Amino acid sequence: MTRLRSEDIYAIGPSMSDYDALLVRKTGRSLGKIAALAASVALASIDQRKCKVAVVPLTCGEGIIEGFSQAVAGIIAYLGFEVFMTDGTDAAGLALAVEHGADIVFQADEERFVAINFANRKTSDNSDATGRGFATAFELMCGSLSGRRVLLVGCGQVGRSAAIKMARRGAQLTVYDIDHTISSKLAEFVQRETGCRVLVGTNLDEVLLKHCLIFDASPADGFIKGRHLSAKTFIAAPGIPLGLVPGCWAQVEERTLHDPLQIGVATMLYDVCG
Ligand code: 2YC
Repeated sequence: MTRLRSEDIYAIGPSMSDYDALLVRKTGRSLGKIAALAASVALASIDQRKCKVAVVPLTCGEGIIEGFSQAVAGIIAYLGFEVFMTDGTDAAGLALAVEHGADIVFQADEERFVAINFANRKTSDNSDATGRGFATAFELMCGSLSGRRVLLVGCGQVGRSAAIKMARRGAQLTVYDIDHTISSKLAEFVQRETGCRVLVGTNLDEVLLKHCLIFDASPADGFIKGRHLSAKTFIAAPGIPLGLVPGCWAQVEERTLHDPLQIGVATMLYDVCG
């Protein structure tokens, strides 16, 4: 996943209800319902009193992203859970989280963004959760993926998680990565895990022209252009940047799912609470 910038996330907390209304309009379901579906948990089974959450900033690597912990806490608070951001960072922050009664900790370094539930020992990784969460929302937005041809661009951790979920929901997948070894390996992995046949694309422009359902799990920007779009185009684009050229946003906005953190964090939460 690309490292977020403060400008990507500062507005997340204050705009959660608007974002949720947008999700309901596009998918028919709220953020909480999508995350619960992606985590395969029943909302009624979650006792929020046993899911007190701490977000612990980490200074390692390139350091703290201004607003990152606040954005994560804002998403969790919006879903109705008690959440606090620790005053301390790193080891001190982790100790404070436990001392102040947190059952669950969210923390991210440069390599991984994880949620850990100390009570039930469940963990969730942001890349895996994001792939599942967006694949779930994508299926709701498209109506169904069964028998539908879906193009996955970007065969990293998010793409892998989304590919498994979509193949299991009946999608006829074509996978593309700029590194054809990676896309071939993902195709083999998905076929082994799901028994579903997966095609490997080698020409990005060609596969974009041939698909209406596009899952953009790539760190590239601006590769989905006007000529690739139609009134039947649906796009799921987790994370930053968005692969769609800016000038085309208005054309597919109503049929595009895109956020820097919300669906992934919500899915992580229900993964560890369920
Ligand atoms: O503020 C902090 O605690 C920083 N250590 C957070 C660093 C997050 C780096 N990762 C990312 O920006 C993206 C996230 C969407 C999750 C995965 N990569």
